Amino acid sequence: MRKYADVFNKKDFLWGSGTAAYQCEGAWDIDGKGEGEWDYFNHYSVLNINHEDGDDASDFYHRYKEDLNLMAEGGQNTYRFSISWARILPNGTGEVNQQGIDFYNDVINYCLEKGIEPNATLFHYDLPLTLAAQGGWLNNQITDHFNEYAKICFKEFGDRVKIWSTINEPRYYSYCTNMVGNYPPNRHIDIQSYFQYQYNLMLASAKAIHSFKEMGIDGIIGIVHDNGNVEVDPISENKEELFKVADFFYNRMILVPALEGKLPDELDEMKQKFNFMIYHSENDKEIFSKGIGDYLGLNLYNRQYVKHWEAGETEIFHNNKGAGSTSLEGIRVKGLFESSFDKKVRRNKWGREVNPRVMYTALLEIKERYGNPLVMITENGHGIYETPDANGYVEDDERIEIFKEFLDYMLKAKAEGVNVKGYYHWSTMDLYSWINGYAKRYGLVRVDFDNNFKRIPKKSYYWYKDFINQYYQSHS
Ligand code: BGP
Repeated sequence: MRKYADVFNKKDFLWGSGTAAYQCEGAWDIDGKGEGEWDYFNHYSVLNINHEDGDDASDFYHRYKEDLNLMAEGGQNTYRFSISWARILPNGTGEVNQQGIDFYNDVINYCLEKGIEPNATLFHYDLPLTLAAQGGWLNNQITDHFNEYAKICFKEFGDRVKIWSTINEPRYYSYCTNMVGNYPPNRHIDIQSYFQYQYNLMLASAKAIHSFKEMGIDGIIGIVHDNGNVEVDPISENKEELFKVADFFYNRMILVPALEGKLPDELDEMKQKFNFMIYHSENDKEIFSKGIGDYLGLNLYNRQYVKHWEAGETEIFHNNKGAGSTSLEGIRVKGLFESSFDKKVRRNKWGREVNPRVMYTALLEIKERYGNPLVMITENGHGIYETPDANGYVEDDERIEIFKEFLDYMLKAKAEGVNVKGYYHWSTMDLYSWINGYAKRYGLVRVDFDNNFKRIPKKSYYWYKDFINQYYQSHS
């Protein structure tokens, strides 16, 4: 019988990479899988601006052994993946699809055969269509449906999976769905839904964490947050208040329930400032108190750089067109704050800051403000356009340079006492980048989508292999 206690027995730190079901599996309608919200959106919505879908994605469903073999050969010893809710429960509730269970059993068993620690996320943006059509995460009955789904996964896979997370990036998911409006069902600047979503996602997570404990599953479970720690532009007025407001907007609805088992103390004050209310039930407080995670997963890409509001209506700045647009990523919230654009900081082609120092500052902040919880960097990577040579080989030096900087900052934070014990590069291989399609690549391994999904490790794959080897040599 596998035991969590053994996970860190021989090594003090896990090194690996990650993917998510919709982004890599493909096989969207086979072996009993139900339709997902993203299947529906990508097939029918005019808002699917890059006209791509995850029907085949990276064909991981049929090629998982090849991907796991490459991981193992690359020295990686942990794999973060997500389970597709609609593959387990085609209608979101009710009848279980045994073929879905079988698929994840195969993936998990093969991980173990290869010496790779599986780290499973229960929900990574891909809602079963049936539940989406009933109001999705705005209908708070979903919190119970999620809990039932989670219990099935714990029962089926809990003997072998020792690291779990309930939900991937509840905050960023809610932001794209309710503020940007680029994720289905595409609500735009809907502050009410933005916060209600986060509330329901965190309630669902707390219920599942409580079930995990009640079922006596051996392992750790937490939530994955997109921590862009807030930094205030020095030109700002009322810096302390500004920080508090922006931190609530970006972090606190997730971090406080996840790490302290309650809602943020400033919630009522913020309801007035942002102008929203929360539908809740009487016993929610108790549920939150029983839903504290064992660790925090952090997806670290960027910070949130803000200044005081100057003028103008609430507006979102976003770029899913990459080099086809000059838009920088950010927001203006009327009367409260707005993004500050620092010209000295690099940006990727999608207008997002690339600022590896933030790995260090975000980790330190979590340590200092939230009692130094166990942390895993569940995602970190760099999206770029890539041109392979005639053999399909990609010399992704730009990725390597940024990758190295991020890792150096993470290890610096670790050396200063941050309790970080794992790192997952995003992504294991090239995959579907949500609205951006397939041109924005993150993989350590190239996928040739036009040539039978051929896998070709990139220069960064070999660089990471050496890095991991050296790490273990100097820490043995
Ligand atoms: C995170 C998501 C991932 C992944 C990554 C890169 O927010 O958890 O699923 O996609 O970001 O983002 P994108 O693909 O939008 O560039």
